[in-house]
Amino acid sequence: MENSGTFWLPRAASTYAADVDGLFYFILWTSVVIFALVVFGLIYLSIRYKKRGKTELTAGISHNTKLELTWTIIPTLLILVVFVWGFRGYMKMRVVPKDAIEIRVTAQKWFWSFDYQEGINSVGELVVPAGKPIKLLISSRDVIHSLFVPDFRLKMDAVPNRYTIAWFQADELGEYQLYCTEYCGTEHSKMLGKVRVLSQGDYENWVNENSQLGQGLTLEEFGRQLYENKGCMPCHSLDGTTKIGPSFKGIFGHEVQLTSGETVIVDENYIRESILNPQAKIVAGFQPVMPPYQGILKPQEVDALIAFIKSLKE
Ligand code: HEC
Ligand SMILES: [Cu+2]
Repeated sequence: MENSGTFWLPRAASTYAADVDGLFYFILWTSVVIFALVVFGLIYLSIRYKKRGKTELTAGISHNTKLELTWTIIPTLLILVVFVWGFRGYMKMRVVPKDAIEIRVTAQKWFWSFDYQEGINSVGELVVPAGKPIKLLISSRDVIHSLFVPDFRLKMDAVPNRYTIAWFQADELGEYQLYCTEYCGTEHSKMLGKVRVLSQGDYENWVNENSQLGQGLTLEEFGRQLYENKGCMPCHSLDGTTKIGPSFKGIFGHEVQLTSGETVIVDENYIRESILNPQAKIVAGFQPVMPPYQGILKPQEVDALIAFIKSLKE
């Protein structure tokens, strides 16, 4: 039952989702009833009082106190109910519980990245424990994006140069779709993510595994892992096909043509600069859409990516 949702709404998987839905249905069904009354009244009255002959005249009616009071008081009460109900629900969604786990959410064209207190950075996947309040501290590195998890009834804008705050608590384990719901450019529709709700134990394991990311791996293997987890993969292929950016296959040691007309040899410094400050040198034939990874990747992660790209020499 909880897993399927209804005709009107997707499944309700956060602690406050049921409140949102209750109010939604209240507004929906009172609107339906009022709509029916108005349309029925309209049809009935237009038939009942149709002018039938030249001599038939309407009496000079000035007002009807009872009727006017009714159509003022009932809607006022309904609006007050919606206000109080909505305000209580709103406060519940705005006031973050004190014991919430804080996660930094960064939006940029065109992916979501999540930073944990334990130093973990996860791209495209928000992993949280079930039954715990999660506070999201959201911002954007470029344009306005908006975080949207329909199953949680959670939606909050990500705005450059400012933090916005949202929170949720999910009690059911599972995977939930996350969207960007503010049009932010060509790849907006692909700016998707997942929320994975794990049991407390699984969440702790995930934290342990990921806070030691890269340990026990060679630099190249670590680089491949970063390539897959840090959002490079949708834009850069490994097999020579051109996606949004050039393929990494065999680029190391070769010349590339830049839009400025210069050519450069792909070496360690060029790759480092391309990752941290991609706008510095734009490869000819491509748009300058790569996000800067300055401040996102640690120096050792940049090293690992360089080692990985090097290893793709033919
Ligand atoms: C939104 C898509 C996008 C993402 C995400 C992205 N890139 Fe790029 N990248 C591009 C584009 C487009 C270019 C070519 C234009 C330019 O030079 O800025 C490029 C260029 C590069 C170059 C220079 C390639 C060459 O042939 O000279 C390197 C190296 C690079 N990216 C590495 C990375 C790494 C590593 C990541 C992940 C940490 C990454 N990129 C993430 C789009 C992207
Ligand atoms: Cu977006």
